[in-house]
Amino acid sequence: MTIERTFSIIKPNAVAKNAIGAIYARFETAGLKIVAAKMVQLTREQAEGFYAEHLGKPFFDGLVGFMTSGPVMVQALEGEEAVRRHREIMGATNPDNALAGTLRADYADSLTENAVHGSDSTESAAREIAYFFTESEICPRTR
Ligand code: RTP
Ligand code: MG
Repeated sequence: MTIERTFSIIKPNAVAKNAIGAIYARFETAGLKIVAAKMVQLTREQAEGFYAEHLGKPFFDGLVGFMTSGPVMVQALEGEEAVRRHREIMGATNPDNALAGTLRADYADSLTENAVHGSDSTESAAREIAYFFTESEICPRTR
């Protein structure tokens, strides 16, 4: 068993749809345990820092504008192969390519407003979790 952590964001469009609970239910049904969570209104600086790898790309300004357009829920999820399992539940980045039953198929409005974020590796997960949570805000799940 490889228990991992991954980092998740419920983006402003999905929060606006009152879908937080429905999305949390998908995580929990898939065996992903929430070990840290909070609602945040991102500042421009926070959003630019989080998406620094995309700086200079044509969609960067639109992405930062969207991510600061309303509150987001940020959470750390723990479980077996959490990174891969979480990305499976999310579906493809572009909702036109997302399989039926995935979060993006159900809650995305466009490629930019694609409802959720998930880390793409355990290395990204560690960096992204640390970007939003201190060690004392993370609650390891023993059962
Ligand atoms: P995420 O990081 O949000 O989980 O999404 P991802 O790995 O599937 O996609 P990534 O390539 O990291 O892109 C980050 C976010 O930028 C927006 N995006 N817009 N061409 C476009 O307009 C475009 N491409 C990407 C999406 O919101 C994507 O999730
Ligand atoms: Mg990404």
